[in-house]
Amino acid sequence: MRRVLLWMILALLPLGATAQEAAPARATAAILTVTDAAGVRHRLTREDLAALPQTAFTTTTVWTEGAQEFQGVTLLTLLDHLSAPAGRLVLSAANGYRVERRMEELLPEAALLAYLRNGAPMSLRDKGPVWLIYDFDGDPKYRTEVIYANSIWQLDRIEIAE
Ligand SMILES: Nc1nc2c(c(=O)[nH]1)N[C@H]1C(S)=C(S)[C@@H](COP(=O)(O)O)O[C@H]1N2
Ligand SMILES: [Mo]
Repeated sequence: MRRVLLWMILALLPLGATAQEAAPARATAAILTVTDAAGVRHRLTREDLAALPQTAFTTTTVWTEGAQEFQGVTLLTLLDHLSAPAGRLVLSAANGYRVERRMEELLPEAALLAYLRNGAPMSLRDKGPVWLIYDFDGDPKYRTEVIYANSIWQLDRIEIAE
């Protein structure tokens, strides 16, 4: 009986791994969950983000080689779309990294929730699916420790408090 169970688990293992790797590419899978101040959870897919006004820029970063094009939605655009007034935000990444910030500290009009890098989705290994990123080359004011610390890769959750 036990042996049968073991074989069943072993048989399922490769499937499980395949499914996990395929998940980020599925258009219907939520890549970012935003919980608003009322506790309502908004699960956003790549398609949801693509339907909003887009922002793109090309910049170098201290974490990548050469100029990179990032495309996505600014934090301001997203919060406006959700009609979610924000005082404080807790932003969490898949690797456990977590930042709590007052809205102004994030520069919401400049903070890009990028879901495409050089035109392609970013895998978890490639700092995706969402990377909160700034146009570092566009303005030296973004090249500060606070903004670097705001530049959360593998971002998957935002919790809003008024
Ligand atoms: N997901 C995730 N994003 C992150 C971090 C992290 O550990 N995980 N570190 C942050 C901090 S504190 C800084 S200063 C910058 C730079 O981190 P690095 O010096 O490790 O490259 O990335 C930020 N984004
Ligand atoms: Mo940091």
